[in-house]
Amino acid sequence: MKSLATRLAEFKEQGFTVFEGVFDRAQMDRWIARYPDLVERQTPVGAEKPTLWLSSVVEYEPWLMLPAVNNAGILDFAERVLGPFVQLDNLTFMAFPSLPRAEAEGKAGGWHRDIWGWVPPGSDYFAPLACNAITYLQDLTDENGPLRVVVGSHREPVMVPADQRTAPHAREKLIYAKAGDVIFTHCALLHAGTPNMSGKLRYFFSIYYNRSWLRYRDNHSGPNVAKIIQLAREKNDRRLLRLFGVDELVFRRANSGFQVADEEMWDQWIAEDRAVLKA
Ligand SMILES: O=C(O)CCC(=O)C(=O)O
Repeated sequence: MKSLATRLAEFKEQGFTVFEGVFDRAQMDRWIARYPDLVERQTPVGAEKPTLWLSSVVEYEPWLMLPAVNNAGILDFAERVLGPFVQLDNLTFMAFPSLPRAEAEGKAGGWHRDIWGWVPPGSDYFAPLACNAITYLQDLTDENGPLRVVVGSHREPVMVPADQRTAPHAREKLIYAKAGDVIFTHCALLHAGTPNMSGKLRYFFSIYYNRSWLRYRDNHSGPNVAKIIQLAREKNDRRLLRLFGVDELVFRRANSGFQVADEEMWDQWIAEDRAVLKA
């Protein structure tokens, strides 16, 4: 298993790192089984088309979905990258329908950088404001569509002209993730999916984390997330509280005076958070 330090070096260099086999088949099947019902519940009454891009799914299915956003290994790494400021911005659950081959073949899904990203001004590494834990619930193939990344584009102002956004990129690396792998990306990494032409649905999560002083897109104010927050309060679990937008230390930590290197400071705070956690 790669150490956090090795991963961090890789992430800084490439703009992403792949965690293999984070979620198991039984867990993924439970998520997939719930998808049609979630689509029905999130589609507005009378809408012409079903809502396929599901959001706020932790509020809809708290105990089923919490393990997707609260994986200890992923959060340990997220804290190394974002500092102990990791908040759930949004969990998107999507099943991409299969498109006709003539429409899909030879295309990329749409080159972009993610929300809270930026066009890199130069080659220095800047810690991200947000990260995407991209997860596929089936093995990726040429038929259902690999993930495409431009390695190092979080530190390079590489951009794709509007008329090339769905074309393969000369510098792309294709990632054929296995079911349950998590590709953890920097918000400024240029990437794209690939249209699905497999004849089956292509299930995917974007588990999106941002810094806890930013706004978040999911609904963390509903009664179900409130129960998770209550549980976290009882255990004094600052990390779980932060995940759902409750960070009582944010002003103190975000205004530390900056006299200790960020990552050293973060390590101290992470240790403090662990020390106060009730069993
Ligand atoms: O569909 C995919 O494989 C890529 C998803 C993506 O680009 C994203 O989550 O930002």
